[in-house]
Amino acid sequence: MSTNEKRLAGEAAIRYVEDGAIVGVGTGSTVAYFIEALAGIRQRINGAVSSSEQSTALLRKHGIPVLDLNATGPLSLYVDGADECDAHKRLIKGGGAALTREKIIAEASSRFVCIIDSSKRVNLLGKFPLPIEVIPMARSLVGREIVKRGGQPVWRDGVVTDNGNWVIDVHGWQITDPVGLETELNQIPGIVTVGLFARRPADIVLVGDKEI
Ligand code: ABF
Repeated sequence: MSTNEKRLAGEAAIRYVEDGAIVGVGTGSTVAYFIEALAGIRQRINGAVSSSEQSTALLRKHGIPVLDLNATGPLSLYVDGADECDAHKRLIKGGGAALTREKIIAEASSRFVCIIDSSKRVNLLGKFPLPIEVIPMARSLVGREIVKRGGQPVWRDGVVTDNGNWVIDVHGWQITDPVGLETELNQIPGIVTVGLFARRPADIVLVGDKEI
């Protein structure tokens, strides 16, 4: 993990912020650098929509208004980190347990800029255990469905998402068809969000200050 690359990526993402924008803001340590950079231009923006209580607190600490997505309508820009990124800008996200709100804001945004350090780049997604947000009563049902598909489900015990749900991390998958897997898992009752951003990958990926 390169802290310097994370900081450079967070700062470089500022170049995509338009005057007067309401910016979609993700979660994690790389995004924390973006929020700090955003604070430096807060007069130029009209606020932010946040993907987690953690980012909300950071934004408010820097005097940036945090707005409700229902009030803002579609956004022009979403900036967020990732746990893994392949050559097609498809991502594994959810290590920070904010995957549902992250996917909602990504869907509402016309441009998704993903900011990472080089340690997140992979040829094949799945070395990082795939986070899946589940309705608590469905934890065992979803676990059985994962085992049927060759995965090893591990309950992230003690973690409750901002939406009051639980997270299962799936070990052992080499994800050769990320779009197919995301689509298939989305059909399983009890699954709220799959931490694959493949049907809708990032539009731009910054590794440090370089666009890949
Ligand atoms: C978030 O970014 C999560 O989806 C992912 O887990 C995290 C990566 O965190 P970091 O930038 O701290 O490596 O959006």
